[in-house]
Amino acid sequence: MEPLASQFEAEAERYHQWRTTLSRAVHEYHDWLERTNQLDVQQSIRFYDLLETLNKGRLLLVFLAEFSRGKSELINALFFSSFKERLLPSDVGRTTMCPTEIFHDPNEEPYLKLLSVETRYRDESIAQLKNMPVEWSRIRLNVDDPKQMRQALSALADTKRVYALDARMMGLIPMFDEGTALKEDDVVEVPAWRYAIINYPHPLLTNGLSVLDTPGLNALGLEPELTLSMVPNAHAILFLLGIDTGVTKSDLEIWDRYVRQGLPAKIAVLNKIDLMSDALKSESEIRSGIQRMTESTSAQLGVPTEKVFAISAREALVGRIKEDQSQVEHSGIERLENYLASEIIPIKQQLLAKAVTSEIGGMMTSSHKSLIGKQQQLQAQIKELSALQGQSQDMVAQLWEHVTQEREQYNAALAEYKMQRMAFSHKKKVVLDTVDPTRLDLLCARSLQAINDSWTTPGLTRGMRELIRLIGDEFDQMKLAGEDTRRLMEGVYDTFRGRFGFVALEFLPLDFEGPRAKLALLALQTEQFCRDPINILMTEKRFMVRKFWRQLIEESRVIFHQARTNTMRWLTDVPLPLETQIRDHKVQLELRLASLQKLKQRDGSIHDELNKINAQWLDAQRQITLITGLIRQVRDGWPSPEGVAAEVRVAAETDAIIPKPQQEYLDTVRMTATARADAGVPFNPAPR
Ligand SMILES: Nc1nc2c(ncn2[C@@H]2O[C@H](COP(=O)(O)OP(=O)(O)O)[C@@H](O)[C@H]2O)c(=O)[nH]1
Ligand SMILES: [Mg+2]
Repeated sequence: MEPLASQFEAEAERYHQWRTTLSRAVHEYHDWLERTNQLDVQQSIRFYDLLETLNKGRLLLVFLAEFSRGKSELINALFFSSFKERLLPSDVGRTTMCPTEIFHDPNEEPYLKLLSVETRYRDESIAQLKNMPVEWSRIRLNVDDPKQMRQALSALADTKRVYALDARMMGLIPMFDEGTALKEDDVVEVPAWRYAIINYPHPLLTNGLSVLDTPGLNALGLEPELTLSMVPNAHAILFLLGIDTGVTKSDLEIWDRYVRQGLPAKIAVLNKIDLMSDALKSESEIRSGIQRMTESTSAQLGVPTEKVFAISAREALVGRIKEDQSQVEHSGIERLENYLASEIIPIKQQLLAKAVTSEIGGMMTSSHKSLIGKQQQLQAQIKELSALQGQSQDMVAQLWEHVTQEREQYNAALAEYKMQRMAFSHKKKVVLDTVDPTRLDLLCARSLQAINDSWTTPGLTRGMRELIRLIGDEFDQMKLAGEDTRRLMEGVYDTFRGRFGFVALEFLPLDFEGPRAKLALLALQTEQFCRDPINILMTEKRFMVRKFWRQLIEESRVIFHQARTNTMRWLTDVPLPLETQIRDHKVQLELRLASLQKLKQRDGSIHDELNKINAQWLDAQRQITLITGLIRQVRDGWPSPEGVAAEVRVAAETDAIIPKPQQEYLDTVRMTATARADAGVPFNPAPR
């Protein structure tokens, strides 16, 4: 392996280790719950899903730019230089034509899979087509044979000739039609493939990184799935510019439309700095020229200069192939790699940690609290029994009487709780009804009416605004129903705390900030799509409008589903800690009574009973240590104070351009992170 990429690789390896440790902690917690009979089927499924997320958890880095900025060359330099070849096609006139996803799935042999462009005739999304193996041409990649690899990967640049009519039917025309009136039987050249997937064992990819290489602006607009789903959900976007062209109008268009307002981390790369070399200039003159370009790029994109990387992808690739370290250093690629290592991987780490805490954080906190509660009760019992030592038998009988009464009161409270539990179930059903997937179908149907069968951009705007409004209303209703439920349970908690000394618990409100932020972004993208002159003017664009709409519905479904998952999780979490304590308290009460009963009947000595309780206390202590240890392992994935500072910086940078709901979401993230850093408490569940 190239020593040059070592920091990135070391960081990816560290991340991989961390993920393994985290998975193990989750496993151990699961086993503990199972051992102590605290696991039901629903919770088991949650654990299963969570472990799945932890195992899959890839970090997606998207390479975005106008064509010919050097994306493929940079990917070659970063990932494929050990082949001593230029693997991905990157040449004048022959370059990658389709979006290409690169990752490593160790369960399969290396391959290249290609999706034919004709699938554009159909309605399925790329995500759906990924589950249909017959739609893909699959080529085995022989990693020991660079020539074969290069030959196979050259397919990424394939084009084919089709009739203009077909190109139009596939929605490919705007890329080639630039106002020239093509006749239906004119022949045009289009990309042969719609999408490509490369499975390839590079250490970075094996450790969870995946990369998406995209062709230029026009091709991006052709796949709403890329712009509405894959790019906004990426963890980081690497935006490339050419130092020879600077920030052009179409570069800026891509930036404004797909990068600027999104949540992924943003990195600008000013490529081709080798073009600045000039035999008549000194090295320092050249360097200050590059510095000026970096500053103006930073100003034009609104990205801090330390996030603009001036590099030469070509020099990096050639340097690595020729093992010329000074050329590699000169290329500037190492600074970029170090940045990726130190800034991007931690982002993914935080996201996974957040997934763990939001999935089982509540459960862990409640396990912890209930153990503490149990220990407190044992402590009280020890005190109670110790006080009996040397006292008359009368005192024992009195205490027994007292505890029996307490049990009666407790049973009465439980009967009451049964009623409250029914009320809770009723409210729960109301909340669940609002998040039923058929509700969304209804909303989609209503917004479709707003389009009114006119598949034009104004129709789409109407339909989309309606849909966003309806879903937003729905979230409001869910939140209200959630509040109502929360108040009910809060009352119940207070009763038990006041009357039976339960450990205090805090309630997290049901929140939809995540889904809301995504919805706001979707609205913004639709407005942009509808404002785009190309989409307004061309009548053939009806095709694109429909395609865009379909993707919009798909994304709305994802968002709605996320809100539903949040809600269901919340509904399970709310009564859980209470019911654990209720059960524990009941068991403790019975044990306490049984032990007094024995003493009353002179069946055992106080000393023996005290020993038993002490043993229980120690057992609880051991379990507390175990749970605290697991909590710590999970918590260690949280951002360090520097990480929090970085989050605050990101939020500050994006203040001006982010729509309000999304801003609120970022604020929540920031506040929770800060609170977490400040609080000495073992653990704070994540914002949902
Ligand atoms: N001089 C120079 N040319 C480069 C550099 N990187 C890429 N190129 C050239 O720019 C053209 C487009 O590169 P390519 O990687 O295909 O761009 P893409 O369309 O963004 O993937 C090719 O001819 C590359 O050889 C660089 O760092 N310096
Ligand atoms: Mg390319």
